[in-house]
Amino acid sequence: HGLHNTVLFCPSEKCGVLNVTKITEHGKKVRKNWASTWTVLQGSSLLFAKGQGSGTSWFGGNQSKPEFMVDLRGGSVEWASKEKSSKKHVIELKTRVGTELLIQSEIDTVINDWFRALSETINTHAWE
Ligand code: I3S
Repeated sequence: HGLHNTVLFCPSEKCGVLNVTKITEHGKKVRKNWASTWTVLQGSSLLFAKGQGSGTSWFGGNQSKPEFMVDLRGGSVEWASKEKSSKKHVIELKTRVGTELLIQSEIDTVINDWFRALSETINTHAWE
């Protein structure tokens, strides 16, 4: 359904469907809302678009815009503790401005690749 049946154009080095929820915004805890989310790593930005109900959710065209994006510069990634989520394979992403996201996939190779890509991006852009 939704994203899984849609052929999506990958406009950057890395993209895919992940389960994503925000847990903190500007340092304040917000309610979890896990959603299957089309995720694109583009330069030092991570862009998200929720797929449900939209057949054209890709970035770069004039049809859709990213619903949410975070700047990875000055951020950090780590594997989330059990207290953060009962799910398996959860990455905790913290941004410089105090937004925290959880990013998850059931497929361990997929989430391991994302962990590596996010870590590399954060390291590469650390001093910008
Ligand atoms: O950290 P929490 O509060 O245990 O997170 C769970 C809740 O957000 C729950 O939603 P409701 O409390 O609105 O029913 C979600 O369905 C769960 O998926 C959340 O926990 P996990 O462990 O899956 O991140």
